[in-house]
Amino acid sequence: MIQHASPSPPKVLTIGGSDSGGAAGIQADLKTWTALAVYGMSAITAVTAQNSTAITAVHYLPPNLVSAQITAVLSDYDAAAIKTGFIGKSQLVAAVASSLQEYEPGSIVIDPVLVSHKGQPMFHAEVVTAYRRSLIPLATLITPNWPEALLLVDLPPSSSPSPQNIDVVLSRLHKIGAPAVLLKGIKLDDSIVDYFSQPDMIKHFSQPWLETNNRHGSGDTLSAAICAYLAKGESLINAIRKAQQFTHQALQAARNWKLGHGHGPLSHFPP
Ligand code: PXL
Repeated sequence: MIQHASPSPPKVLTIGGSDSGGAAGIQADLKTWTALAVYGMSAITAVTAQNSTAITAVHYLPPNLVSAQITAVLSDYDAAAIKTGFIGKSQLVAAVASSLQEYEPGSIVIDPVLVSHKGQPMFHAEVVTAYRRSLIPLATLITPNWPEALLLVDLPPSSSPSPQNIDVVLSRLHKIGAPAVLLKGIKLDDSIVDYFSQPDMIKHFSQPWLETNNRHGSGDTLSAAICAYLAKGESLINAIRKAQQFTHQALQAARNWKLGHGHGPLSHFPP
């Protein structure tokens, strides 16, 4: 068989934590990017020891090492789109923001990993302040879930996602500097709804709720897929729609997997 040489792929960079279990974090991003045929690179902020049941240890890398990874990648390869995920310390958020400011990457997707899947804030309050001050204003798109959005705009965690509250939260997120927001994963009856908002418009996308025990890393997969489609030149709205389809297929494909004893991963094999 004749092997044809392929053209250079779009380049993408993830800035986030390592998940030893391979479900979330940079592992989810790199698997998503391989499935979508973009060239993935990584700057690691923290190493987590985790499996499908718990995170048992975290070691944060020094801010200068995180900056050095970002600078090494961007000064040579550059990146058409960048994603940030698990950062977890205010000094690291500041280091990431100042390293990004030195370059002018095409798109920056910020997944503000701030609240655990059990609904508890994962980090010190100063991390939220650092996101608000230095990282959110650099974003092309931010992708919080409801508890993360409430934390970012300083509303009580008990606030319900009523239409009125959703409007307030989205407009406050725009006020702190996010030009576009994908408020993801609001559960309404048998559906899961994502709201896409720019200062002058809101659209919502509804998908049927999929019953599965394997959704660890679904938020990472969605934002990584958006990043990949942006790097391929899709508009923001098309990148979001395609990424939702990819994530839905990845959830669907892993529905019957039993890999560990707890919340399992998605299937990142190409659809
Ligand atoms: O799914 C968010 C996430 C991202 N990155 C790392 C994580 C988690 C959640 O546990 O551990 C490294």
